Amino acid sequence: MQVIDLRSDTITRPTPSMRKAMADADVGDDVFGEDRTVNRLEEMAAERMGKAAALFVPSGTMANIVSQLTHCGRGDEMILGDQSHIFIYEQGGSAALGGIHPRPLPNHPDGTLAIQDIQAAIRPDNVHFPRTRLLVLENTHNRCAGTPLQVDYMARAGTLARQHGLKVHVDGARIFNAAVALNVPARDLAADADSISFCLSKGLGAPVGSLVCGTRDFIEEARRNRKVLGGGMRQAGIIAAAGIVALTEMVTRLADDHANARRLAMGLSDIPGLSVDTAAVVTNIVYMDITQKGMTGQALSDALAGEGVRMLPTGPKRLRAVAQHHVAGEDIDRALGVIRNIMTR
Ligand code: TLP
Repeated sequence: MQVIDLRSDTITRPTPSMRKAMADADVGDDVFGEDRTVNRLEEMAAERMGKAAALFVPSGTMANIVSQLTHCGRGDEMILGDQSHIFIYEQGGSAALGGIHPRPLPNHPDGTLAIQDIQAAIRPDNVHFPRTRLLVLENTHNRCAGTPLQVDYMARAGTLARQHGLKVHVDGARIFNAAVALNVPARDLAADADSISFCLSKGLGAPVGSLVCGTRDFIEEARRNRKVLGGGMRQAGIIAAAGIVALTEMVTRLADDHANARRLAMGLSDIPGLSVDTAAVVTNIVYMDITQKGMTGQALSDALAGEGVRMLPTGPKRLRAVAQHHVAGEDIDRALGVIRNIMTR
């Protein structure tokens, strides 16, 4: 039985052209700055985000922690969403490793933080308070239905941050999904960010790797922080080569994932015992809430797995499905048939 794996876009395996590029990669020692393939990927990434420089790191988590450590010192405060990946899924790394104080604000269902909430959370200069240094936004927002944050929202948040001397970091793990869904260049979504991270190993299909983009000075300091975290890699051109293919060949096809996610959401909304906010699905992520009594996210996920469909339980009565490039439209229809059978038997 062919498994239809909708747990995450992180499960994507490298394409044949990535494997070829990896085999042929020109490599050197990247800690000495001598890996030409890594250097090329970093230049491409900086260019795509409209920044002066970029740094290749092993994961989205490292991209975020390196950025936070570079912007903030011990005891500094950062404002972020209470549903953000950094706040929920990154082990509180900024507190554990950097002594950075998190100030979570409620995420709206569309992934934004209310501008007035951000404004109210910025600390005045007072001996009792930590210093607010950083605002973190996530685009697309994973736990908020994969919603893309719009250019004008980024601009409003950025303007407020600048007025108060705050830096802005964007966790853009899926920034290209946002760019494709909104039909804007990714750099427009990064324009108000002092730093932006994005992942090659999610919807873009590369096996490993993320980038942090920002000013030259910021990236120089981020390079030091990557090293102390053990993220200085040697002949990393082997994996960077796949990243270059990801950026050149895999961005526009994200629209197919978005169409499949939409097809899934529409189908799910017709299945008794499930509730889906179909209007919220504009990128590759679909959340469904189980309204059927007695059925849990885990039980449904187990039953689906038994029939060759994988989804991720993300709450007691909630599941997440993510469209990705190994899943075709027909697979979505098959998955819908399996779910309908389970929910109606
Ligand atoms: N997200 C993963 C899981 O950790 C939940 C997923 O399957 O969605 N920022 C965002 C917005 C993310 O969604 C993720 C990964 C990361 C950062 C971390 O990236 P990695 O896994 O490369 O450290």
